Amino acid sequence: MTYDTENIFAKILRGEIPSEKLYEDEDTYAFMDIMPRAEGHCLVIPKGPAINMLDATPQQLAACIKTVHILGHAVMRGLGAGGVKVEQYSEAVSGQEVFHLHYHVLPFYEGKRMENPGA
Ligand code: IU
Repeated sequence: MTYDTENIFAKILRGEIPSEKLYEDEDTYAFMDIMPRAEGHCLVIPKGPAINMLDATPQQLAACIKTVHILGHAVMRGLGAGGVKVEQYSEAVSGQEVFHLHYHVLPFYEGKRMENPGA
């Protein structure tokens, strides 16, 4: 598979589709998931092309994890989450639906079940 520059996250990066931006640096962009599975469910993507984790460069992976770390602390501090789960799906068979590398940052709250665990 080759990287499709018309995928939805590439369009978000180009500003062709709106997104709820949370954070941005030279190499990464973070925004709210449009169908959140928990309060504060957000996504971290590299600005450069990468289909998924298996396709990405070590530099892209490092940049994304740095931003995941920032967002993880933000949901703990800002939303009062008690913990965070990070998910990354590589290839359709694993559940990947959008073919631009993304990390899910999923906040968990004490005493509260995930709203949409199966999504
Ligand atoms: P995936 O299964 O890891 O590929 O999940 C894609 C995610 O992207 C999923 O959680 C969607 O709700 C999310 N998403 C989005 O935030 N904005 C969009 O326009 C689309 C999908 I399409």
